[in-house]
Amino acid sequence: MLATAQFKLPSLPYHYGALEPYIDSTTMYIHLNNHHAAYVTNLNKALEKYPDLQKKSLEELLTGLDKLPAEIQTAVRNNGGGHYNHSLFWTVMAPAGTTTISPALEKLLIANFGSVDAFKADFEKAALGRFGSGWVWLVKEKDGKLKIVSTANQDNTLMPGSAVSGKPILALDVWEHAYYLKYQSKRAAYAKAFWSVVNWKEVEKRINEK
Ligand code: MN3
Repeated sequence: MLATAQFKLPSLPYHYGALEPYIDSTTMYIHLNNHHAAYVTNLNKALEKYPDLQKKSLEELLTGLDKLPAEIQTAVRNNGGGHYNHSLFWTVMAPAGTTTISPALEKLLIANFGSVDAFKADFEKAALGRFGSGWVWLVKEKDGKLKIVSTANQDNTLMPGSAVSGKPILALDVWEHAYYLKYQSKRAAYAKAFWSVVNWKEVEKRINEK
């Protein structure tokens, strides 16, 4: 039987150079077509022997990670996480200047973090504090509270055992492959530049969806 390909690499909602000069076109191209594509291929490979699991959504696989067959848990964690995280990452960015923080979103950020600046500072701090590879998240907890947390590798806040659990709202990839070509070791500059390309409209939409 042919290998199934349930999960597919998405296309970017903008062109590779659309986030310049904050995120360069070469990084975007390699990030999607080499890194993200490999997660999709390896996720499909991990599920090859499990037709029932192929019918599940990515979110179901990640939230139920601890119930998967032991032999594929690590592969689904790393590659399913990689697929989920990158798919979200592409959609929470947009060309600079195309979206702004609405008054309603500003109110939410103030209520949860004190101010928009404090929110950004906490998020950047989490980006710098992540040793090695990982992600920084804005997460909506079950009770609606917004939290910032970082996770290692391709983990995210849907996975059982996450220090903060909830729906990922905004994601920043802090693996070196996400910024090294342009920023080299300057992760702080990359995290700051990220604010210029956040898709605030999508962030607000994700907060308001159930
Ligand atoms: Mn990445």
